[in-house]
Amino acid sequence: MKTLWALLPLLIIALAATQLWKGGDTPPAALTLPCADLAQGCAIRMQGRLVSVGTSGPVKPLAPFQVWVKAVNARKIQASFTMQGMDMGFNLYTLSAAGGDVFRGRVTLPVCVSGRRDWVMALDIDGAVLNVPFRSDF
Ligand SMILES: [Cu+2]
Repeated sequence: MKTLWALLPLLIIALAATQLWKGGDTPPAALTLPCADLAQGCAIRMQGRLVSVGTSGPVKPLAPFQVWVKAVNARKIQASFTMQGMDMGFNLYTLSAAGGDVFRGRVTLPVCVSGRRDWVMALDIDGAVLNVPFRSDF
């Protein structure tokens, strides 16, 4: 038993070192694609593949609109809406494969109590994050 207690600090250090080592293995930092007009769509090269994103319909809170993402050979795409420095609540949409590397989803923006219109659409494309800052119409 005594030996175990003596070994405990070493064990903790070993665990911490493992965590640090793992830290170097995390996926690359999220990319940002500012999009002035989501209705027109925007595109970026991400880990060697072209990713395009856009919306159809008016982009305003509480009224559903469509998000589409085209990413070659993507398997799973999820979208959520956040604001810089403001918790906008949990919202997460899994887009459905619509054929031709296109994924679509019907989404709804949360209401911003501050009336801000500067949103960030966080796209998770097979585990790689693409942040798309945009302004809502209202
Ligand atoms: Cu807000």
